Amino acid sequence: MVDKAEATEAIAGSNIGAQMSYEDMRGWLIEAERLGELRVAEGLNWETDIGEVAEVVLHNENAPAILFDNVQGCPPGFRLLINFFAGKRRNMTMGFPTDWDKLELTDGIQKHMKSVEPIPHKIVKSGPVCENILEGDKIDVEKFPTPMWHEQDGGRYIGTGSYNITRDPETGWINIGTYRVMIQSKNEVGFYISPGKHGRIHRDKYEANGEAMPACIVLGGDLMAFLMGCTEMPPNDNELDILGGYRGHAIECIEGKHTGLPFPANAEVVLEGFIHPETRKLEGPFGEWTGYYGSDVRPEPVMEIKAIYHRNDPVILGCPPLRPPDELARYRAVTRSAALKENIQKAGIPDVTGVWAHECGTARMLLGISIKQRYPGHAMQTGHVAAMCHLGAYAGKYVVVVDEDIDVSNLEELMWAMITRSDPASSIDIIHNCWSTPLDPRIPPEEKEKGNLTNSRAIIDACRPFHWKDKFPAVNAPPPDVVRELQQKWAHLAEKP
Ligand SMILES: Cc1cc2nc3c(=O)[nH]c(=O)nc-3n(C[C@H](O)[C@H](O)[C@H](O)COP(=O)(O)O)c2cc1C
Ligand SMILES: [Mn+2]
Repeated sequence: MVDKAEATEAIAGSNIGAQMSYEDMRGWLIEAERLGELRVAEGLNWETDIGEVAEVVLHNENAPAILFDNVQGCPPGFRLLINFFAGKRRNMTMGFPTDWDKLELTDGIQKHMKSVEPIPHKIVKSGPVCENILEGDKIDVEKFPTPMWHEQDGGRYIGTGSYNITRDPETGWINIGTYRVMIQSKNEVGFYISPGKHGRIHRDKYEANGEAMPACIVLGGDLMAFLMGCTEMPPNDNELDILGGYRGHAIECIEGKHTGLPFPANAEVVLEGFIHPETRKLEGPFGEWTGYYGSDVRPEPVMEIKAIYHRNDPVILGCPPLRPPDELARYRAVTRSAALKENIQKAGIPDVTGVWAHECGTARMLLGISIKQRYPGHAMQTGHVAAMCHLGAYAGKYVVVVDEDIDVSNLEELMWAMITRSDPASSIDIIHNCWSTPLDPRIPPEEKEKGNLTNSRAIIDACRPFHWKDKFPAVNAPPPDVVRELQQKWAHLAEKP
């Protein structure tokens, strides 16, 4: 770790990049403990206790990470971690100084990612994940600590802080993506992939050929690998290789015995198997990131598990979506805001000063962008690009574009700018027929049944109108740096006597 002033200076100048202090889940636990932010909870049940604790803890940014051990009915030492992304461990996880705020962290990540070139993963013969390999009758996914996360879930979701590894049957492209995983039986899991996601594109191709799709599911391991798995990266990129670039060295991978798919040698638990095109079982409902039981129970493909690889005393990562804002919204806001800013700038938009994918919309449904307006139409162009680029396209709703004096990460400030600088009749563009998801609670049931999973977007131009911006009434508050000075100067009068 570097000190803040030094790091800020270096980031402003060239690029210090991420300084990772851990390689895998075990190393991460040591770091979290060192920060005084890890608690162990023993002897709870998976039926209700763990879900209840998650509901209390995951909404609280100051709560510790919790490691559940000796979960009732599970082998001792088989553990489950929740709330990794909070406190000082938030920045530690991504390799940045622990005292940076979320905007500094997001900026650091965007700058670091600019310098990242994928480093191809490296195949090794063995590694910690091979300490136990279960096949045949020994396969029993139910012995891992898997809670009922929400009361009305249709089953136990073992895969929330997980990622799925698949291969494109035509090009060989290997992708990792986080898609929720439900236990169906001792040797079967179901997973749900929204149309358009990379794993879904792969699966659709196998299905069209009538072939079984090989897949591996990683449950716990390097926390940064999980964050890569749930961030939209360009198609044809292998997120494990981008992770290698992020970490500055190739990720060592084992080749699965049955599928030949690579998975990290330092993973905690890996399920390997095949998704057969003809087998479907009921999956869902699941309490989702929108804050609703989004898609109902439906027949979804099932993976037949051929092997389970796991370390001794494995640690699964749990990241259940709760009604936002929650932990999921916290890390999505950081990683997605960084990537969204990069997407918008790459599309050629000049003078983008701030981007925030808001926690209350789980970093999808409300995007705030600030710009220094340079020409007529600049604001709408920014809004449309934000709504339709890879990062913004899926499951969005509202994009608000504001001037550079607004801190877009501050919800009240963003809303103040929106309601005072936009005119409802003339400042809002609507885009129809956009990429959405069955999880969208506002798509009518009859449209979902017809398979119409599209929705609309509102682009709100809340900038001072370009052609008369100089006549816009002046703001009756000092600029932020002056406010900070005044706060110091008059601090003694602002406190209770
Ligand atoms: C905890 C969590 C659970 C997720 N579950 C799903 C899911 O069940 N299905 C899905 O399509 N996307 C899900 N996502 C979103 C995808 O992981 C995300 O869009 C990712 O970029 C997909 O990878 P891909 O772009 O390589 O397809 C989830 C994200 C998180 C953080
Ligand atoms: Mn991908």
